[in-house]
Amino acid sequence: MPAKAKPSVNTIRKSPIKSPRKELVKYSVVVPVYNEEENVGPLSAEISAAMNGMPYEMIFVNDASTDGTLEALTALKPTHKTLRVISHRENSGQSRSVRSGVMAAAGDIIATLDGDGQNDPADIPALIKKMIRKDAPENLALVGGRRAKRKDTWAKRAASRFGNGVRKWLLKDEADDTGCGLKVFKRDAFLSLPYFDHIHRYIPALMLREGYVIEFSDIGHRNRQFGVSKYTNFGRLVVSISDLRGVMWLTRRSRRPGGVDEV
Ligand SMILES: Nc1nc2c(ncn2[C@@H]2O[C@H](COP(=O)(O)OP(=O)(O)O)[C@@H](O)[C@H]2O)c(=O)[nH]1
Ligand SMILES: [Mg+2]
Repeated sequence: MPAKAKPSVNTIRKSPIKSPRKELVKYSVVVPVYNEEENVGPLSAEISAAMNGMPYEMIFVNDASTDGTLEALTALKPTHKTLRVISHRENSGQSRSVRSGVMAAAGDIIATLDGDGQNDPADIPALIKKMIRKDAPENLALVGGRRAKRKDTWAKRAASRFGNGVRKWLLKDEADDTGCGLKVFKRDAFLSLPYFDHIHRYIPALMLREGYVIEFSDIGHRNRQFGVSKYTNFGRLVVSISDLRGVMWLTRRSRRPGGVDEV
């Protein structure tokens, strides 16, 4: 008999794992990582400290890194019982990595953040609290982070301010900072959005398109300690032009029923 094929990333399902407090997992922290071997150790420890006492899991998604990221993550598993590691066989980008993590997630609420340590995991609980507060709008599906004081180069901040301004003007997506990696959202809402590469910058616009309510909160931002940035300003600009046109088309072509009732 042929050896049983390994499950592919597309067949990894919501896991029934329990949190260390034996409650079912409610919150899944999803971290996309590409060549972040020195960052995964400190970051997983910070997530564990920030989420301590909550029914959570953390899912690191290794995007076919060419350094020792996967080995570093595997070595961390005995230390963190809440850690799951998912690995792409081929590099597919940040957005696809987040999507693989969300598809595998057991929690109904997802927190995602960059794998380079620039987002502070200590900010996650406040965003979750805002999402699940009693008087939250019924349709609230996204609480996005907004980097109050960015720790990036002057050129990156300038390009980002320009890009955010153009996008907000064209899409009217209420968002000042869609490039911020830290976001909390409802799993089902996210998976109902159309997927394309670099969708992570258009989540507010696409959530509004589906009729969801979105909110934002100021969060911290830190310098990258190890490794290098995976994006260039020019590369971002080139894909942004076609992505913006695509999202404008999607927005124009949407219709909403204003609520769906079963009678
Ligand atoms: N999974 C995956 N993550 C990526 C890729 N490119 C960037 N990232 C991740 O996306 C996050 C943000 O990237 P980063 O290089 O810090 O961008 P910057 O902060 O805008 O310079 C980090 O967690 C990266 O590891 C990629 O091709 N695949
Ligand atoms: Mg970064």
